[in-house]
Amino acid sequence: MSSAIPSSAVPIPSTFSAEAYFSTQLPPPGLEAEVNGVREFLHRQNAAGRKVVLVTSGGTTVPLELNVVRFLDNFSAGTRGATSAEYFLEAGYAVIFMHRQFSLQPFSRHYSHSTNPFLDFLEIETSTSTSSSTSDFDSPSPTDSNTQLPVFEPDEEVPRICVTASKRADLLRVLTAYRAVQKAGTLHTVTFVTVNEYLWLLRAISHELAFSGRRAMYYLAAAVSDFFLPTQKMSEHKIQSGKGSLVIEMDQVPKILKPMVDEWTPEGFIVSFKLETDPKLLVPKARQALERYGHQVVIGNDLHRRKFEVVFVSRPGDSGDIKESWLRLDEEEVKDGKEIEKDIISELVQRHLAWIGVTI
Ligand code: 9Z3
Repeated sequence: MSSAIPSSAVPIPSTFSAEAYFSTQLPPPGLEAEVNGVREFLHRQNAAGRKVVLVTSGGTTVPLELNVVRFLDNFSAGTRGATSAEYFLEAGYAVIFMHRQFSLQPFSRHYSHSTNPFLDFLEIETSTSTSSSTSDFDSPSPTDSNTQLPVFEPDEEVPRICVTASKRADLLRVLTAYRAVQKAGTLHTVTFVTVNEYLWLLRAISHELAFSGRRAMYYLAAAVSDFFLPTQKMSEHKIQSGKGSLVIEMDQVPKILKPMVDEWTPEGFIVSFKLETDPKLLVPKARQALERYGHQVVIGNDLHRRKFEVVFVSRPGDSGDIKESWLRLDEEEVKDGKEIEKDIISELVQRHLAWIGVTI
């Protein structure tokens, strides 16, 4: 998705409110089709009486040129979002997974090309081997001289491929869950790249989800840029070097949590994430976000400790006081490969039920 330059007749504000943002920055092409897909998905999930969660995941980019060669990016592999989506699905939620293109996705994340490439645990059975014994493939067919890859005739028997024994149990577990979700039709995926696409999609999907009232949860784990370059200020072509250093002044991305809470989806259960690298700032910043936007939960995480420690900041019960509670994995749990998202989702599911008004 990419944007063209909006009419220069529209005055460009010096700071952007959400309203000013959406009236000056163009929606991405394809937005309507994405929203129609979400609407159909929600129609089916509402008919089935399911709770629904929008999970945002991965980093947003800020292009520096209209014909984009360079862009600014926000750190996030998409692990938090993809892992959390799986636990929401396991808890019976329908999930709209709105993620940065090519970032990790539920289920396939277990076989990421960089950490666990699936080709490394596939074996080729030769015609002489039995199902329990495999050996390196000794090509029975002529190879394509350019690629050295075996070439098969349409009626020729292709050797079977199987999974290394030590990896089978894990793969079976992931595959079974994945197939069950596919069969139930409870996962819908939407992609973004730029912060502009993210903002337009978030607003449009929130409007659709607002019809689900309190049954909708928002789990905003995407790493969203605080700054952007309005299309009106962007260079059309690649910024040329040769003039010394590059100075770019960016505008602040509007704080969309405010209109989200007040206007787009007033009944939704909204969970945002706060990322900091200075541990001293984590709790104060998370508290500040909750005070400012008035949503349900801020989950604070330190960049380096996020896999085993997060802090929930919220107003529990009817008390107006903001409280924080830490959620930590102990050493044993980390060693056993437990994922902190399991506990995060379990806690949120309880809180969401209470929000809906279900006594447990
Ligand atoms: C997070 O804090 C996520 O937990 C991470 C996940 C980005 C750290 P990974 O995908 O990382 O597992 O590699 N996301 C929210 C970050 C963010 O942009 N928050 C805004 C802020 O901190 C508020 S919405 O100001």
